[in-house]
Amino acid sequence: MSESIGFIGLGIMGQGMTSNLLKAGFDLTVWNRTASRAEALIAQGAKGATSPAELASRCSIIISCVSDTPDVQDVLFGSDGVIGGVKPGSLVIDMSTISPQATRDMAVALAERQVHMLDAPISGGSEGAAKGTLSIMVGGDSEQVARAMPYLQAMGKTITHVGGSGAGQTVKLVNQILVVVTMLGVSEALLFAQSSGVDLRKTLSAVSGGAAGSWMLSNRGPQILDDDWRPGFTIDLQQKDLRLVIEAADQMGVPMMGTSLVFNLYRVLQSAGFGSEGNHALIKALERLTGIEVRAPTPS
Ligand code: NA7
Repeated sequence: MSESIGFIGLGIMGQGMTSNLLKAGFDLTVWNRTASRAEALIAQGAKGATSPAELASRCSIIISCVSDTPDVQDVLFGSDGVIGGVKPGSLVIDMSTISPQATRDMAVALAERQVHMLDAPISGGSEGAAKGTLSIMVGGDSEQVARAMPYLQAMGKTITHVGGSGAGQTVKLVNQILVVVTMLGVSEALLFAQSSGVDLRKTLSAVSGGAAGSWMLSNRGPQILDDDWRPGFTIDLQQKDLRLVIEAADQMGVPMMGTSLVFNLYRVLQSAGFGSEGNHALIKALERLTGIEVRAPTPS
């Protein structure tokens, strides 16, 4: 028998994820801080809740997908938070990307109330959330991972149980290092191609299928050429993740040269007012430094 699912946080990612839970036929209750963002889902068949506490009192699995560590702490433990309504035996699945250490602390606090917790951060951008093809990195107990699996499978394609509490968040940070350092490579390669005078669209199609191919190149490269800076993932949120990487690396004493460089380039863009653009706008920082503009004629 399927459980009653509550979902907190209907942002860029939460919209697609909840829509896929509904399509799969699950009993879904939603709450979002800005209530208007829940209207379309409620029209499609989701139930509305008046607070995270009320949502938790009606659901056995509570999923959160909000911005940052303090926001998860707020929706779980703040006034009107999940803790005010949650029933013993329930399962909280946090799909936000937040601090691994804070995640472990919250799992301990929930366990004191006989509530289980998994960390299950996601990768795949707004496209992956909409298509139900997210990669989900899960930390926590095997039994609870098995319990969560049907719901995770409705939202994602590659679901990997990577370890105990907090391990999902750690692996997500590994993912973010790969994302931004790849994006730096894509940006530098396009600057070089532009300066060399080769056709940028032909260049992309020539290199995308070879050893240099990547999701970032295939999905964000064309957006750069089209001057399309709409976010699959915003610079502001990317910075939040890079801060988490740099903090964790600092605690371990591990140098992060590429990640630190990208963090500083994004900081330049945030100061210039580009924080709400997609993370592929990284190239604009290199354009400012070099005076080279990467633009391709509009495709006919
Ligand atoms: P968005 O599109 O910026 O959405 C963020 C969501 O989180 C949105 O629903 C916000 O509500 C909600 N939010 C943020 N802070 C709070 C607090 N304090 N209380 C309640 N709700 C809050 O982000 P994405 O969907 O792209 O990403 C979400 C997470 O997945 C993030 O950790 C990424 O790194 C991965 P609002 O609509 O603004 O009222």
